[in-house]
Amino acid sequence: MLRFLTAGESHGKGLVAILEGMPAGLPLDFDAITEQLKRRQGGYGRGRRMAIESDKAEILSGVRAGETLGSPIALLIRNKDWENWQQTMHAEVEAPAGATGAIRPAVTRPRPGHADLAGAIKYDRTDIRDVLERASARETAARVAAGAIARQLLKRFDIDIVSHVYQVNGIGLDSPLRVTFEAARDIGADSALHCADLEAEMTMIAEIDRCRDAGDTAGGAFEVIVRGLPVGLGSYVQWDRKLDGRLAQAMMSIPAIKGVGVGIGPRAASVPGSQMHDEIVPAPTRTKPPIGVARPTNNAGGLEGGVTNGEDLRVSGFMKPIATLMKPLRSVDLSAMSEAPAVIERSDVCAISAAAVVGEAVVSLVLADAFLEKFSGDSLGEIERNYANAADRLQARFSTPRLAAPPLDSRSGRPEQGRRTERRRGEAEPAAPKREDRRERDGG
Ligand code: EPS
Repeated sequence: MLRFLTAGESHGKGLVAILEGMPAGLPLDFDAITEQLKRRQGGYGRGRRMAIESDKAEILSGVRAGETLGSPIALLIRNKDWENWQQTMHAEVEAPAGATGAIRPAVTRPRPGHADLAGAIKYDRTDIRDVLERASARETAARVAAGAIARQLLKRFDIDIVSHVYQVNGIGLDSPLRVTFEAARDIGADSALHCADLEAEMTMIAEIDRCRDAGDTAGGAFEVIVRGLPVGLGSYVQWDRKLDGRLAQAMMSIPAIKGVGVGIGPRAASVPGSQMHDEIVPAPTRTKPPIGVARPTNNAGGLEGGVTNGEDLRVSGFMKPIATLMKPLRSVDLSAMSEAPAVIERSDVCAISAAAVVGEAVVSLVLADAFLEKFSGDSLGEIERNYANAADRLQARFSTPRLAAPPLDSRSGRPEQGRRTERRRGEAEPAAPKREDRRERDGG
């Protein structure tokens, strides 16, 4: 089982992640972790905080001489902004001598849409700072660092994770499925909004500018695409083993994410079955190892029954607009219980490109967990052997002659009794009765 916890306040000393369950013997690329952290910091619409930070994870445990040990991996990301907050965020009863930064007044006017009000009541705090510091999306840096390690495990098995932003405040592409894996992969590191379509990106940037000028904020939509997943991660046999459910939970736990889609997502509720389901045709596929069938479409987003089916996994996330508005919404000053505008904290106008990188990280963590479940082992070598063994078995099953299902009786639609035929891999299945025939047969 792969699991992780994070700790840390936005303006405290730093963020911590503990990742447990990684096998021993995985060579770690430290620069690749920094690269993911850098990606998360970018994107059009971020605030001034990102100019202060240059996130880097220090590895405190679980790694020796560049290789994982199988023990918990502890990571620390220091907040550079701590320099400006020591007088406000010190852990000691009194600020220690030499503490730097301003002494800030208590926050008492909760922002609609933030955890401020519910958190202050739940944890019985009078200074809302005690809530917003941990509810801040700063925490996602820790998840990205942990996710960057999970991603390296997946990469050993040629599993690649990319993402793209496709809408800001509803403006942009109408469907994420317009963007191929390759197009998302090829988005440059210097891209303003991490969008695969430059024209759409310009309109999204204009919308962020409009929001900034109006003292408003923007949300948006992104999609994570994963290529190279073996068939059979997750399971349909129990509710908490369904991979779509596990991915949705991870995605919804990203701050401000209000919805998750798999494949065509919520649109699945408005199309008939004939337009939804991805037909199965005999064809060479990119599935590793090839399973001899392919899908001309991928509306299901690579998951059927909560199990990977070998197609690209496609999971989209829908983010609400940032809760800190420069033109604040109405609120109540909890210290006086009188009407007052919500507090204005320094913030971002739009953080959708950061959310896409966080989405990649949490998807990596869920997939690495599901991968370890299927090919489990304490060391990388053991997992590689299990994976190779499973691949060999699949190869054998789908490349050698075998007994095929008996043909269907044209009248009853049931298998013909007493007949089995040899069928080579690649030959089409006997045709199922057509929809009309079935209706006739069923008397419908
Ligand atoms: C955030 C408010 C801003 C964001 C922050 C999330 O921080 P600050 O209050 O320091 O300006 O920049 O995001 C990050 C710090 C980050 O690393 O992503 C909030 O209220 O959630």
